[in-house]
Amino acid sequence: MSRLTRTRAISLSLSLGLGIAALGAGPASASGSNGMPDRGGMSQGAQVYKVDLNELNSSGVEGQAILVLKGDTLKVKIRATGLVPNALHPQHIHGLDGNANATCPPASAAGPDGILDLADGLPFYGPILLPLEAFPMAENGTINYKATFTVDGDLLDLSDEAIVLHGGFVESEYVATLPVSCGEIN
Ligand SMILES: [Ca+2]
Ligand SMILES: [Ca+2]
Ligand SMILES: [Ca+2]
Ligand SMILES: [Cu+2]
Repeated sequence: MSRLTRTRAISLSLSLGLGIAALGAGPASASGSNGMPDRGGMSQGAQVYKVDLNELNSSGVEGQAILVLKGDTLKVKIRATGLVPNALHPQHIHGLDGNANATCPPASAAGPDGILDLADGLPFYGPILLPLEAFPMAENGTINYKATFTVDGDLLDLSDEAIVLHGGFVESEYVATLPVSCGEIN
């Protein structure tokens, strides 16, 4: 075998080997980025998340959110009751880094002062990923909110995020950042 022929034989077996490796990767790449099997046209469908919002800080604020994610378009609907009327209520999607699952803080997270402030909840629901603006004023103590956003990154899979509604009284002072209701997204 001449040197030239041997070189060509080696390069041929290398390219065959790569071809087999690429075939082997086939089944894995057929799964979508969310781990769900890609069923052709089904991947164009919307992902719908129903979220129960439960009170924090004994606020009495409860409700439900519905999130519809189609591609990078996120439609958000929130209905909630029991809020301080005619006051600004910031509301956000919160989340932790990476694949960590954001949760709603237990009452014990409030610490010795008994008030679960924004920072007390951060280890559970994480920082703000998406402000759900325009923030509602809760006329009559009710939120009936609808908005559409374009999202990317972590928000393309919402199952590890949480929704937090804010704004309540601490003694006689209105604290707009106070978490008053929370829902884990699954
Ligand atoms: Ca506290
Ligand atoms: Ca996510
Ligand atoms: Ca979750
Ligand atoms: Cu928030």
